[in-house]
Amino acid sequence: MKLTIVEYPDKRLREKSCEVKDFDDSLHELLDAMNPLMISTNGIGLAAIQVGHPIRALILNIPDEEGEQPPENLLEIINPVMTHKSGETTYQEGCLSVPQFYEDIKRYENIIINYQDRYGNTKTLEANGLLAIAIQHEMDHLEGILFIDKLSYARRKKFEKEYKKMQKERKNSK
Ligand code: Y12
Ligand code: CO
Repeated sequence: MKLTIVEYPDKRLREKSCEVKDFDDSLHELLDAMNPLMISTNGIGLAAIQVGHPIRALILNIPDEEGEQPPENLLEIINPVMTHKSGETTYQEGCLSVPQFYEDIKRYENIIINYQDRYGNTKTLEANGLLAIAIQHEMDHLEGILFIDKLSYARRKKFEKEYKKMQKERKNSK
């Protein structure tokens, strides 16, 4: 399956993703194709909507101390629901759908989620630090929310101006 990253301001990123009901081959094929795309583009998290599939599925692979992302560290999270959130942390976030931009975003420091794996088995995950931040960023994608939506009015205006300029430059260099 050939996948490409949907980039802001594509309207598909604003869609609310639908619950996954069938844990079948087509879901597995999608997840299997998302992983190499995420790794090859230096990503640590990717939601299905970012590759044009509006379903509540996301993958994560947080780099280890050596900066490696071995396949055994891959997390596949389907139909996540947050059951606990506490604390506060700020991290400079980036997104494969908003290339070349990084902004400080406030998130919960500790979370607990219930989710399903690719076979439909129910799981619970307690996360903190970078994993908790990444899960919240990816769960926002399922609601059509991007990290840039959390910027102040002034920062967002600055972002829009710079992003448009960057897009023009990219178009001209093609
Ligand atoms: C902390 C904060 C945010 C997340 C969400 C997942 N975000 C990413 O995986 C971002 C990846 C990313 C990769 C880039 O590199 C390439 O595209 C080659 C990148 O650089 C450029 O756009 C030039 C930007 C973002 C998880 C944890
Ligand atoms: Co993102």
